[in-house]
Amino acid sequence: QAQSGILYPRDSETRQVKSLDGIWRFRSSNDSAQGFKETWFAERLSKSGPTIPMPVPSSYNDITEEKALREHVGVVWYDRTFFVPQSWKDEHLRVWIRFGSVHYLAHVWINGKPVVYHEIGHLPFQQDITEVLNYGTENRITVAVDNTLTATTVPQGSLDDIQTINGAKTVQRYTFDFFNYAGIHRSVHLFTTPDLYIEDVTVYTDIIGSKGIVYFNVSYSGTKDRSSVNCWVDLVDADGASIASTSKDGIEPSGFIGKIEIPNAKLWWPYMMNPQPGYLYTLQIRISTSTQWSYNVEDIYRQPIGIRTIHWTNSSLLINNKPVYLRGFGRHEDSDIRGKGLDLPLVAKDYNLLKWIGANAYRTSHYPYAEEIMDFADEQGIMIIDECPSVDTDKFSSVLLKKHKDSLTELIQRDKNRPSVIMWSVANEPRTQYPASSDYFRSVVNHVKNLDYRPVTSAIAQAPGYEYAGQFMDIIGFNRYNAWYTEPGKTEVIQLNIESEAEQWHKKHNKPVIIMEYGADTMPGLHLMPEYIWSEEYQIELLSEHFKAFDILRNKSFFIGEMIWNFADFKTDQSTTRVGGNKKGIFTRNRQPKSAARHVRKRYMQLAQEL
Ligand code: GCB
Repeated sequence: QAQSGILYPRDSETRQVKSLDGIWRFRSSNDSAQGFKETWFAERLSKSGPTIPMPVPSSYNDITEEKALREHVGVVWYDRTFFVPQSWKDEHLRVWIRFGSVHYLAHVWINGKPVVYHEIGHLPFQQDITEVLNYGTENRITVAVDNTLTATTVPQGSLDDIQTINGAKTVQRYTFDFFNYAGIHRSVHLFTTPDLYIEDVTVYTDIIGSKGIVYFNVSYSGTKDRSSVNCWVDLVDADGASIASTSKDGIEPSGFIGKIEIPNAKLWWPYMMNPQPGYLYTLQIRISTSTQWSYNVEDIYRQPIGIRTIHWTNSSLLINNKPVYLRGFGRHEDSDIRGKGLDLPLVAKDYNLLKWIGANAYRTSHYPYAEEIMDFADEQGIMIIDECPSVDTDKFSSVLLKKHKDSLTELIQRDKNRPSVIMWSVANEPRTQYPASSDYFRSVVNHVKNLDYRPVTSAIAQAPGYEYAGQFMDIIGFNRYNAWYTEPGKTEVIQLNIESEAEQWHKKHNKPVIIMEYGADTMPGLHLMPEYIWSEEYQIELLSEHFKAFDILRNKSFFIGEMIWNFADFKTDQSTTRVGGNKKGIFTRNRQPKSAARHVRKRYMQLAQEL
């Protein structure tokens, strides 16, 4: 399973990064055991049978014209060769492999030797592979990817046999609607670190008056027969100037805990709350070894950081001591052809659209998004509700609980230093009408509290009266589809229902409340007047009725945000309620605006001015 430190692979004076993205060889098999039995990892896949070219990163489902591959359940195999330079064979160097994410489960072999196994998609994992590489010559990597979801995976699913004319066929069932895309979804990197390397850094920032304080903990790993390991930490501003530093000699591997103070610090502000939102400094970390006679820089790593605080009360959420109101969306990593594969043009486009529409926040519904996506949020001041992959959590077993916690451990480990992350969401629509969910979520939330300082939330679908998880949350998030799943077409019910439900949540828990999802499926180009469900007019009408309720609620102060479901249309599993996928987007899947986009923009821009 994952290492404790999972720093993003960045090159530096002491580190090299090599990408393994590109076309891999790919093969699926109807028998998940076949490749293991026939040891496809022990020889080149291309020699063990026919393969097809498969791009990495990408989901594999929509790349071919095969229905069977789109709906494949079980294991698929990826394989490629790569070279490692002779210069990397050095007793002072380690070579690592790192996957940004593989969904759902991955077994990795290099040169026929198993090197790493990782379960839970959407999260990175890495492994020191120094010992298994061939230097100065060719290597091969094989990855077996299993997309099967069960009662104890995160998220959960179940397997079912359906009868066909050709016999029984196993199908994957799941209760959430987004398509269970699978494959090597994010970049694959080889990178080097020195033998003695910076293993992790954790940052916490505070503000006193105009002074910013950066507390940090740097840990290192690796042995070195030197008398002393030293650490030097510089804070570098956005113009590249080193403005403060601190150092310590003779540090232990477990860490150098220190702080840097900056008079007149430039704070990290959300988008449109400051002329320079998303201001980032860089924490430049160097570790060195020294003897009586010499001093050697061993490793250098640069960690972007933002200086900001997060506080919350029973009625508000404060960034840098100013209350914030979140205006944004639930989203998905989803696009045509690539599915959930990382696609940088799409990432850049999405942020341009978010800014165009005046959003200042979104939730990474319903799983952690790519690190490259999170970087944009840090840099542009978009506030993130960072969600773990638990969706529709049900059948609360101890095995599930452990994995659910693991997913949060790995998520927090990955994103703990990101200024954009302002809340952890521990679940989407868990089945918290059951009393058994109470102990389960107490335990999940305690786990998060032991790891990090940020507020905890979840997107709750149950009604306030019969709900067992809200009590453990710092901020109450609810999903509600008035005039869509309930009373479709009856937009008259919206204002009353939303106002009274938000009030009930606040009354029950005395905590800030945010609506995490509301919306209507809208077929682009369908125009029906007077407003009729599925039309562009209806989406506008439904949103407008919600806006009325939100404006009343905002004045009551405990209501801290509105998130439309969804930013863009996305692919779903096949269902009679979905026409070519979920169409609740304000943008189409191709990121073109529906009529509602300008309507939302008007509101979000206005809110930005008012608040
Ligand atoms: C929800 C889910 C979300 C769905 C949405 C819908 O409550 O949280 O994943 O996509 O409803 O459109 O049905």
